[in-house]
Amino acid sequence: MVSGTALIYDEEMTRYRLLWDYPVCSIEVPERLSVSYSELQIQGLVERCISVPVREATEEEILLAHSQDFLEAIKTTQNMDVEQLKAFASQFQDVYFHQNIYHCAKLALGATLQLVDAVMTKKVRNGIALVRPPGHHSQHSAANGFCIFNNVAIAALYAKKMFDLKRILIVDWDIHHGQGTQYFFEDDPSVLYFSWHRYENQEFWPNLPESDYSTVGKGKGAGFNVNVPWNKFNPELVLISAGFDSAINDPEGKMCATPACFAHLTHLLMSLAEGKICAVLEGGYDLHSLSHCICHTVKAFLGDPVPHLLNISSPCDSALESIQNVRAVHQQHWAFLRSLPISMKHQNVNDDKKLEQFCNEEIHTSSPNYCPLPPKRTAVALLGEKIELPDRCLKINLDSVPSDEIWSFKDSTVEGQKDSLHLQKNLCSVMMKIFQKEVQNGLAAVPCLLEAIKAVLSFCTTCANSVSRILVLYLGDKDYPVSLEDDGNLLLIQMSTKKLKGRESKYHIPIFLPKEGNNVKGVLHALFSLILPVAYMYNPDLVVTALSCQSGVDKKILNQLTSLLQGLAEGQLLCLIHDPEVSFLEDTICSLLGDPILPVTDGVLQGEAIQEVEQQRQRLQEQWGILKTQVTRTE
Ligand code: X5A
Ligand code: ZN
Repeated sequence: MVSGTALIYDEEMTRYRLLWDYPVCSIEVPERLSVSYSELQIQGLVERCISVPVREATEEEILLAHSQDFLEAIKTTQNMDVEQLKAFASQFQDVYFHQNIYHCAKLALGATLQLVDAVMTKKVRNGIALVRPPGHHSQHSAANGFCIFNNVAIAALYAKKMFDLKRILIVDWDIHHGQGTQYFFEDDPSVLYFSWHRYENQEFWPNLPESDYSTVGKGKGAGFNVNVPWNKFNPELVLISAGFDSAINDPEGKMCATPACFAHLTHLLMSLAEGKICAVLEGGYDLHSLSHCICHTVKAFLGDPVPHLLNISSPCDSALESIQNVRAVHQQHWAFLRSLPISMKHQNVNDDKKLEQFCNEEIHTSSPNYCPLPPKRTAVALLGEKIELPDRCLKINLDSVPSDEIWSFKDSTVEGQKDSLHLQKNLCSVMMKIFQKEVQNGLAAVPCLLEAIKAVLSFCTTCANSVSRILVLYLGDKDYPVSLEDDGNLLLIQMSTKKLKGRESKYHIPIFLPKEGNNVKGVLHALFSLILPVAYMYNPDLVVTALSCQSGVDKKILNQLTSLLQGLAEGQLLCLIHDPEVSFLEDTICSLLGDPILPVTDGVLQGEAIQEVEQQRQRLQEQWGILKTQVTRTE
């Protein structure tokens, strides 16, 4: 199993700076790197990462993307005086030069390629390259927007060439559109370029019409220039153009993402490409915010629990409108997007007031998260026998209950007192370990899922008063026995292969997923379009999954579920498993331990499951505003 997070940094890249008065470039300073690196040191993260040395990129590597003429021109800046540098810069937009910038640009690219090499040869699982100059605005024959060579674009071309990759995903979460990267891959279906960026109807730099949602790629690459994640592209490598200029207090982006947001973005992407992710620094100009964002990203890479995201509200009309438009133009290319009713929306809604309010709230609620000690990742297993647990697990002593007794009533529906007692005792010991933070998550093999869920709930009400919101995800066909109180303490999402009669409400969400052949499709679909959004908005303190190996759901899908749900409740997840198969237990435990998971390669889903999920989404969108997909018409 591949482990370890690479950190690539060299002080040399702080040795160039703006030498004349040029306000649009004044925010791109050497301290962006040095302050970020110090913060990583302060938080004890440098020593938890694997340091990989930088190198200079070769000319051949630069020429993978850029013209010889451009390279030669850049070289000449090494011997220029300030007046010449200034004149040279004036042929490009928003970029400055320095005698040492060519050297640093070669190191920035070399650092990026070192990271790709380390990840692809499995020396590390993932990693981040802290580099200057950034790259995503740079084009075939043009420097642009502080960027000289396009580090991430060249990394993709390099990975295709050296490792024969057929599918690479570039996620560009910088606040600016990486038009440079877009241009390189517009007709290339092997590189999916995803960018979100501030646009403001072309008022925001780089002010280009082609930064709009309507640019979807061309020729064979049509559909591969997108703004919507989570379709079934199944990449072999993920490159992040990691700009942090959308973060709170950034003087350039003027947005208000908290540093914790970046932990979640990172965590969500980590379930792709078997965990092979390279983050490469782009923008980010508020030194405090930048350095904390980088720490959050690195911590997520290391597998630390991701922090709660507080007060997620419904998307504002203007955001909804953008997403709606993106879906509309991409649904012909991506079947996943076809499940939602879609219409274009052109009206421009001004939500400045709301945004301002939100920014202020965030400033007051976001506290720096110093966490020098690695939290224990150990999963707790409560098992019959016959399974080798990795050392990283804490095995719960079955507390004098002979294992065959536990197993003996797995087929019975008896609520015998003795059995219930054993069940409760064992579950309690797992939960105690979780709540006392001795472990982060746990797994328990149980004879009856509903009994176990009840036991967990009663434990939480009586013994864990810090737990006020529990999310239970139950895969099974039995009706939940008691009707739920709608007080919000419990959110029960049930996926079943039978239609259930049970009362549905805001906090009880039944999803009927018909069996197709011997497999239950639609679980992944339900996860992305319903479960994760609602779960994020609910913000639980504990997540419980209850599933049976007999459910017929693809095991890889269940592992995705286990992995993605760890973005909630600071990773406090309890898996209850009925009828366990050893191989499934092993996979689930690996997923709980934060090991890379296998991608889901299943085909496209159609039909009934989509309708069922969509029906629930429509029912719930008023109560769970995050499920809205369209601007509500006010006229
Ligand atoms: C890498 C990056 C921004 C350039 C802004 C120029 N560039 N106005 O964030
Ligand atoms: Zn930027």
